[in-house]
Amino acid sequence: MIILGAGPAGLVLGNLLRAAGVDCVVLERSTAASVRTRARAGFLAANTVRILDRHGLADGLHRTGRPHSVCEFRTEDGAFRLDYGNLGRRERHTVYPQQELVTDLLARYLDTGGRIRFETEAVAVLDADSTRPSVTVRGPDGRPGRWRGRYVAGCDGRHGAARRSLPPGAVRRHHHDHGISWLGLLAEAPPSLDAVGYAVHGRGFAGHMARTADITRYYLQCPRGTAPDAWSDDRIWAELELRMRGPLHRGAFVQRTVVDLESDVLEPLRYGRLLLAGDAASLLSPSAAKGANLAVLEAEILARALADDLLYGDSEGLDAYSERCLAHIRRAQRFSQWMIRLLHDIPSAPTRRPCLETLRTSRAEQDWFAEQYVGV
Ligand code: RFL
Repeated sequence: MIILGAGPAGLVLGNLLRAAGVDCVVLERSTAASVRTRARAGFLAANTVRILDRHGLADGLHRTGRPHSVCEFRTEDGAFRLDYGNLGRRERHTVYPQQELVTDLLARYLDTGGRIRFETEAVAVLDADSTRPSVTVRGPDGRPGRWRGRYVAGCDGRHGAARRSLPPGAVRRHHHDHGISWLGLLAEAPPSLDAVGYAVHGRGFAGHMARTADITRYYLQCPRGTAPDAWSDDRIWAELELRMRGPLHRGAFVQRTVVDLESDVLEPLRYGRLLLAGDAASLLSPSAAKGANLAVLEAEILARALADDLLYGDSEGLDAYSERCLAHIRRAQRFSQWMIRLLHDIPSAPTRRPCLETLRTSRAEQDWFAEQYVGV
């Protein structure tokens, strides 16, 4: 069994397959150090924590992750807070930086004898429609190589080899570009609010999300095509404070990325013996923080299906894999799109103010929001 990519999807899958007694290898393009330090997601849904708990993979997040359950909206019509941990299903997020989760998953995988090849880039998946697929690779010294297995799991993200290797017409691609871009920032500064902050302003959206006691993620809506380093630190802080309508704890920006808000979902998530999970299967905009959570959920579903097939010859789970995951993906996608309309002025769908007003005043809407916001 060959797994492409050592992100949350690939490493959860690797750990679960090893625990079930399935031999596998993970092929990862980057170095171990870069995999352990890549800061991205931070908000883990209650179901993600349950999955990790179920498989003994949650020790680290229980040690240092922090429960989180309040968000605050700041708008031209005033501010309001939602204690979503006391709404809907009464579930909370756990704030635990993705690179720490990946570090834990990698440590467990290696401790239990898991095989992984770093600096090994998958070039192409071949013969996925046969019973013996293979993966061609470029190793650390640029040397070409080839791995063969009974299945290949494409957990190598949206630009990985798994997607690239799909023959034209093998799967449908549902792509939607919302035409909105965010400057994603990681600041060496303590959080400025005790809540997730969503600021809606005539100049655009701004977001605030705690990561640790000393690190905060910010998002700032910017014109499409803005270069990550186009704005000075001072200009960014001034713009954040203006849109957030209050002073913030300032600090150095240690990461700047521009994220175009898009969704890009494949259907089905399987071509022969190549199965897709995580961002390789479905990329959603970070507006509702679903990506890492879906990656963990899909990896659990896939691990069970592969183990049933490889150990007991039962292919029912693999046959149902795509539809089961797509049901979750579509719900997450619908909520991400709703969040985009809530947080931005979109000339063709000017519903932001009524949506915010309903969320502020309707308990039914708040319960729905809480369920969707923490759920996957
Ligand atoms: P990953 O984490 O991108 O891992 C893929 C791995 O594959 C490797 N790779 C290859 N390896 C071998 N050969 C090749 N040809 C390869 N090509 C790529 C890569 O080096 C990498 O190690 O995918 P995975 O596992 O599917 O996990 C998905 C999540 O990482 C992603 O959905 C989230 O980070 C999205 N996301 C968030 N999700 C949440 O649930 N909550 C959040 O709060 C949240 N915040 C975010 C986010 C994504 C962001 N960015 C950068 C888009 C915040 C940001 C800024």
